[in-house]
Amino acid sequence: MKRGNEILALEAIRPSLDVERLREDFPILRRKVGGKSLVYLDNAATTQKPRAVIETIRRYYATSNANVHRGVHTLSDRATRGYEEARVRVARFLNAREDREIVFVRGATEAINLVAQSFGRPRLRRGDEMLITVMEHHSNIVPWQMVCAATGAALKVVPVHGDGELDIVAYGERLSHRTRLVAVTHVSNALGTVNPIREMIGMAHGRNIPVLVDGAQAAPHVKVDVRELGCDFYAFSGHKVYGPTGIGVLYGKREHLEAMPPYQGGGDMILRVTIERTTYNEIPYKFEAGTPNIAGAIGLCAALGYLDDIGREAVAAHERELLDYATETVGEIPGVRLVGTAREKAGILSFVMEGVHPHDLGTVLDHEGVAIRTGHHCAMPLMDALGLPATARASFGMYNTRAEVDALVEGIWKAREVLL
Ligand code: 7TS
Repeated sequence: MKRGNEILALEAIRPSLDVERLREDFPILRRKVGGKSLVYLDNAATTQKPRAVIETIRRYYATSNANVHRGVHTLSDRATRGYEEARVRVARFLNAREDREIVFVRGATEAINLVAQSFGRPRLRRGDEMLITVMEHHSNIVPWQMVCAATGAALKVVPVHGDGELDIVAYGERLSHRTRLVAVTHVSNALGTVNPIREMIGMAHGRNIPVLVDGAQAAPHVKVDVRELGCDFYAFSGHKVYGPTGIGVLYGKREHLEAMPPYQGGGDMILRVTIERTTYNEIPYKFEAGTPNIAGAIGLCAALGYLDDIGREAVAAHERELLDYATETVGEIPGVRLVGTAREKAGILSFVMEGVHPHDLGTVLDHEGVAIRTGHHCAMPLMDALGLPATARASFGMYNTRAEVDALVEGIWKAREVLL
């Protein structure tokens, strides 16, 4: 009896989504692909946009377009206010202490490059080490390789276990007196593994080593609180959180951002310029050279507002349910092997089918209207570590349904018939 009551109480507090209703907010979900209803399961690559975002961008260009931080005229003031309101919204989304800890960039890639060049490069020397993991997206590998090549520092790598969980013991062992910086993904884009970044940050900070977290795959699925995490930097992309492409966020602790040199030079990042020398603007403007993606920031603000209205906990619970259902139903298909079965996962199901190349599988699924991604997912070192050339990857968003998982499963069965 008591147990029954507990379950009832749990259900009462569990947030739920009206998925059918919210699907109506996404115009693209109504379109057909090759005569079939679109089943969009490539959300880790990019998410679709709700009308709130599309309309906000249209309205901005139709009514308020001007450059920011420069004009005294009405439109410039409106554009500036919209852009800065977006910064406030992002700060709240990440629970940053201050708005000025939010730098607008093109996306996670640019955020990481900024930290690599402005924070990593000046503090790395020959004999120093930079620590990443083998499950990083290329955008959290290549910028560090470039900095290591320029400074003579060594790039060290934390391995993964066969199930896609990070080897946390190896992580502890690789943190050394030589380590100057850790860069780690919050959620793996290829496997969906959620890394224990709080613990990892704590371990690094125990040795005074700063940590950058690549949150590109976490921000859409997991509630992120940078103050609770204590991370030094956090990066994510607007287009993966139902916002536009070409806008992203770098969160950095104020003391770091203030101490860092600018990444690019140009307009807006200066206070005074003479031919001899330039005084830089305060943060975050010091890092936002040139006309920024104003419409993108305003669109991102609408996306984060939309996501928060729906409720991030409710979205996470819904995606968890879809992932569990897909794990069970896809995993049952003969010849299919799931790749990445970590205990903590978010929204991503990677798999391979015996005797079938993932690209062929993806092509058959596309004929059924089912969009998934196949390939190395910009995580070639991880694929090498797992001994795989490629996987098929279904990734879920707030608007996906169990019926769409069924369509994926049917499509895979069809691929078996056609390709085997
Ligand atoms: N970090 C992670 C973990 C990612 O998944 C991606 C993009 C990036 C960084 C780069 O983000 P961008 O917006 O700057 O390009 N990941 C993927 C993917 O999994 N499929 O397409 C893009």
